[in-house]
Order: sequence, then C-alpha cells, then structure tokens
Amino acid sequence: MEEFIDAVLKGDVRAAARLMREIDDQTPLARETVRALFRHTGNAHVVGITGAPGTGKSTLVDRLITVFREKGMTVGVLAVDPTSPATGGAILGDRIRMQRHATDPGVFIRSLASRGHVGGLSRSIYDMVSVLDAMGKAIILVETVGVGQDAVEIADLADTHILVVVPGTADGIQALKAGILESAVICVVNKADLEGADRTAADINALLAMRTGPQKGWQPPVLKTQATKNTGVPALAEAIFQHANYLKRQGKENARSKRLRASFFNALQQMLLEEAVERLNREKKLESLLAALEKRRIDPFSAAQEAAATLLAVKKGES
Ligand SMILES: Nc1nc2c(ncn2[C@@H]2O[C@H](COP(=O)(O)OP(=O)(O)OP(=O)(O)O)[C@@H](O)[C@H]2O)c(=O)[nH]1
Ligand SMILES: [Mg+2]
Repeated sequence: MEEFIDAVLKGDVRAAARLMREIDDQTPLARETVRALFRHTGNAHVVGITGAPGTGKSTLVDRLITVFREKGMTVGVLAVDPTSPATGGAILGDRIRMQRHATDPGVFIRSLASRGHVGGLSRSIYDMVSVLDAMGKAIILVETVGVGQDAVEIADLADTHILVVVPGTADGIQALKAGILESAVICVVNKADLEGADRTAADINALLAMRTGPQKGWQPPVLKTQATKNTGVPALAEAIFQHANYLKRQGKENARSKRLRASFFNALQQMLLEEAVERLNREKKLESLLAALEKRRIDPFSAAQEAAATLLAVKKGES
C-alpha cells in the first residue's frame, strides 16, 4: 500500500494507470489510496474543456499539451468519452489525436467512459483529478462533451472552464440557455477556417455582454482558433495562464474550495444513494417501485418521494 502510494506520488505511470482502473471499479483500495493522496493535492491548475461533439476539443487539447510541455510544465489529461452513438469511437479518436504525447513521461492521458451509472462518473473524475494532482502534474486538462449535467459539473471541478463552439451553429445560444456559458471563463470559436467565425464570435461577445453575475472582475475573452493548424492555440494557452493568475490574485483558495465542496457533496450523494438502494432492497421496496414505474403506474418523482418516505420511516423506527 505505502509503496503503491509512493509510486503514484513519484509519477510512476504504471502505478497511476493501475490506480485509475481501481477508481473505475470503485474498489476499497482506490478509496483508501485516494484518501491517502489527499494531503499531496491542491497544487494543480485544472482546466475544463467542454463543447458539443466534434467541435475539436481533443485536437485543441493535443495542441495545448505541446504548448505546456514547451514551457516545461507536466500535464495530465482526462478525456470523458461521450456515450452518444453519434460520436462513437471517441476514445480511439482521442488516442490517435494525442498519440504523439504517448511516450512523453511528462504527460499522462486517460480516457474514461461515461457509463452513466448514478454518481459514478463524476465521483471518478474527482478522484482521477486528485491522482493527477498528487502525481505532481502542473496542469490538468479535462475534456467532456458540453451537454447538460456533465458541463455544469465541469464548472465545479475546473479552475478554468473553457467552452468550445464552432462557427455557424446556434451552439453559443444553446450553451447560454443551458447555463454553460454562465460558467465559462474563456470562449473558443474553433474551426475558424470555416465560414461565419467572426459572426459567431460577435454573437458570443454580445451574449457575454448581457451576462451579469459574480464573475464581474474577469472578462471572458472570445478567441478564434484553428486547432488543426495550431492557429490561435498559443493565445489560448496565454489566456489560461492569465486566468490562473487572476485566480491567484483573487486568492486561489476560492476556486480550490469550490472543487473540494463539490467533491464532498458528490461523495455524500453517492454514499447516501448506495445506502438508500441497499435499504430499499432489504425492505423489498425497490423492485415494486421500479415495476410500478415501468408500467407507468407511478411517475419518477412520486416514486422517489415514496422511497424517501420509506427510508425515513425505517430510520425513525430504528432509533
Ligand atoms: N476545419 C477544421 N477542422 C477541425 C479543426 N479542429 C478540429 N477539426 C476536426 O474536427 C474533427 C473533430 O475533432 P475532435 O478534436 O475529435 O473533436 P472533439 O470535440 O474532441 O470530438 P468529441 O470528443 O467526439 O466530442 C476532426 O476531424 C478534426 O480534425 C479546425 O480548426 N478546423
Ligand atoms: Mg474528443
């Protein structure tokens, strides 16, 4: 156990890869190790990169890795594989796109499947970020498809949240509706070689100008990039550094404690859910509720309400 932890702390790739697998399977060893690593975390700068499928996130990540490595920074990458069949094979795509960094000991890349079991994925992400942090990675890039819940969670996880859109789509407007643009501190219009890049950038700037909120001090820049040609990528890296400095000036503890709080609530949610499922099973309640749900005799909210009522009644009876 101690040897294992030491190996991870030294940045040993094989030990880290094994730990990531244990985290995937949510084993007791994973839990204990991540717990022990905690006091070695809190130094990495976490960058979340979200955007619709195919906007060029992985290509941007690949280019950013090069920029950071040239500056001598070590890099960790977590790419969350979208389950959507439309983007099937993304893991393979990511591997190919980031292949050139595979043999660089200063870079650790991990793709993880978004398996969709409740609470599971986000828990894994928090733990994996902790592992990369403890390994001493200076910068951690987390790529996820920016639709719905995932993107919102990234905002809690990341110090710097980047939204990637492409020209000529309503992505920016949809993102604003979904509350994603709300938390983005850098906007990227990638595929700037396509028609309408200036227009899209102007649209997003207009949306941002309307935005009110707590982030008044930081003006989110809207940057145009062509990831495939590396155009605009150094400027994007520069914007990331500027935001990191901004956070530092603000007292970076804010961003860090946001992540810690989110991680705590995430763990709590998962533990309570596990406990709830176990108790409902024991009470033979789960099966009947799910059956009623499937026959549409009850709606999901009422089912949850009934389940919660059962659990609370059990608890009271016990105490
Ligand atoms: N024309 C053009 N194509 C690009 C650019 N950047 C990336 N692409 C292409 O867009 C496609 C998708 O790129 P990815 O980097 O895999 O996009 P992604 O957002 O990571 O995709 P998912 O992870 O599947 O959501 C690839 O064929 C890239 O070569 C760009 O600046 N211009
Ligand atoms: Mg990708």
